[in-house]
Amino acid sequence: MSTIQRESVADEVLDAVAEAVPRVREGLRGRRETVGSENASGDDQKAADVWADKHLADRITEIEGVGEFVSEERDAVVDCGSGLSVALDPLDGSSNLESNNLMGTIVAVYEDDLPARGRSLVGAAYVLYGPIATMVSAVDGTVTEHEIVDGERRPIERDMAIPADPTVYGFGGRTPEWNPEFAEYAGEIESELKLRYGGSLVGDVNQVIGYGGVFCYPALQSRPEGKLRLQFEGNPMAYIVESAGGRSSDGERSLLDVDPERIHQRVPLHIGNEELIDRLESKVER
Ligand code: FBP
Repeated sequence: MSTIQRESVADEVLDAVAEAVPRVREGLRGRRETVGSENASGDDQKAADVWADKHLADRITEIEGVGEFVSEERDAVVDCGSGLSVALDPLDGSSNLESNNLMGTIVAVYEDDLPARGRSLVGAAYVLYGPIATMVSAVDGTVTEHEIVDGERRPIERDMAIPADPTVYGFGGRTPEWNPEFAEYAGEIESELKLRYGGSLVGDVNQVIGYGGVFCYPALQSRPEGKLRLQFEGNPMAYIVESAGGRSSDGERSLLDVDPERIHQRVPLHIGNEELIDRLESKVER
């Protein structure tokens, strides 16, 4: 596949996700309860997780040029032809459904077979189900914010760049569980920036892209591998933030350079302005 063909398949995947947004959003009502099952990562599934997964998977696997599909809600990769590989988090932050707070959908389109390195991403995007449904996409190094109107992407800001002067931070995990090095970094940041933590990766990273700053879900003492998943969350969000001029890190290197071993592999995640991630790396060693 040529670069142009790859980017055109990635665009079709993002269009299919945008097209599904009104139905996914509508379908959240009445699907806020857990269904008594766990996904491949051991999280309790909500009816909305299962429903959104099926709705989006049906559309994405039909696209010509998509060869593999997997989602955070599925154990195994679906073989659906030949071409690019799509990893989907159908509803990221779905524990926020109960309290009716922000949530998102994250999609990653890789050139390589899954599990794939972030460097093989052709495009990535997240949908934010906020007061307005928006999509922020990165394809070919260009980050664009769209409003989603009747299932169509309408660009409102092209060539988004993370503001040079950072304002906000959000850190996940309980503070007694942080490693001492991360706690020291957090102490510095807390005295410099303003706390904004909402409990959904999409909402929290979207604020970092909009205002500048840093979001971390670090390694915890009970979870040295971190909470968030590399294929579905770490890589696509890192790709978007790095395309907007920011940086990402697992503590040592860009998330995009982490070698994946498993589909549902977790990773400590640190994302934000370059200077803030450089400082993080100088304090935290994995
Ligand atoms: P899910 O994919 O299970 O929703 O978990 C991901 C997530 O909700 C992220 O969106 C968010 O950054 C994080 O977990 C919040 O974790 P916590 O509840 O520990 O603050």
